[in-house]
Amino acid sequence: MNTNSRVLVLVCAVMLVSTADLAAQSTSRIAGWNLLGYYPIPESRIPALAEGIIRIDADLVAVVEVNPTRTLARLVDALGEEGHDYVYRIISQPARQKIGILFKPHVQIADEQLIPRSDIGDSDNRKAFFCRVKINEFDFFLVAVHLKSSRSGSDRAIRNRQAAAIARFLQSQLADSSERDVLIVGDYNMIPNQDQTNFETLGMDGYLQFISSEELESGSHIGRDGELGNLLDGYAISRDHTSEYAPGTLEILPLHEEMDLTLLEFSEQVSDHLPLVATFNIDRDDDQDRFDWSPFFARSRVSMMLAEPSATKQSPSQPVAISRQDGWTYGHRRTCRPLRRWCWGRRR
Ligand SMILES: [Ca+2]
Ligand SMILES: [Ca+2]
Repeated sequence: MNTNSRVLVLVCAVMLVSTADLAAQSTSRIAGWNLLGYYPIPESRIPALAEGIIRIDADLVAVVEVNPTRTLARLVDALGEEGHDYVYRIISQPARQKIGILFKPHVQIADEQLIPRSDIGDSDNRKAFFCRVKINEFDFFLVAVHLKSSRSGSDRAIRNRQAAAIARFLQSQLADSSERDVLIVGDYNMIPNQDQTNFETLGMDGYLQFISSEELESGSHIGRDGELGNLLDGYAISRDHTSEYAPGTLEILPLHEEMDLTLLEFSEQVSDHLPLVATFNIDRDDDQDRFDWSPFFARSRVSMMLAEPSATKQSPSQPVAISRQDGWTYGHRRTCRPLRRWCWGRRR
């Protein structure tokens, strides 16, 4: 057996093991977490963030305030050293605080992109991250958001234009697909009962159900005084289609308690946001999407930093990356494990 054949056998074996693991899994946790990256996240905070990810124990975590971009590669390395295998995707964008996803290798990911005009043309605003996700039988459109902060009328107007751009994009995706499940997670910077116009615009005329507004009673953001403040983080599902959501499971995870920290200590040492986590049944899906996942299965297991297709320059803060003719950028060799190296080699 030559080397290529041996590698192929190894890849197939790993896929079979992962598929068998997944078949035994009937529910899945999907989370959103703001990593506190207004200023660059120092190396010293990586172990605490990795411990947080381990304790969240979600199949997928949408992460915002990723600054610098290589934070996710460092997190995946730190998680790997603790025996937890995660993969990441992040797309470069001019805004300082990027948006990406961390997920376990059995999660399938496709069509990653930043939502056009969701920064309303101002590169200080963060564009929302979109991708298709499939976990066992449950597939959905995922949008990870970090909308404009603050409470003035002009801030709300900016958020509304961002929400409108996201809603337009999603409506076009829904029109072109049989997929009906949409999850919007992340830092909405929208407060229930204060930013109703923002919620109505993002919610696509009631298509979405904001389970965070309906089910959560406390805040998710920790103020400078070490007290829980507003519920800035949000969680939406498709009202009539995401019956896969296990009702009542959405929670603000008290990570500070699990890490034996006060809220103030947690906000200083880990993040000023607590994560939101919800559970879904993944052994069925009530909307029969016909998307062909087969080309994406192996690629899902490769950590990638992607360039925006329109981006012509790479930020100096990006790790080593190679732009390919197909519009993808593959980066951070250090995180390539054996299977990933094979994928890397194939792609080159
Ligand atoms: Ca679906
Ligand atoms: Ca569904």
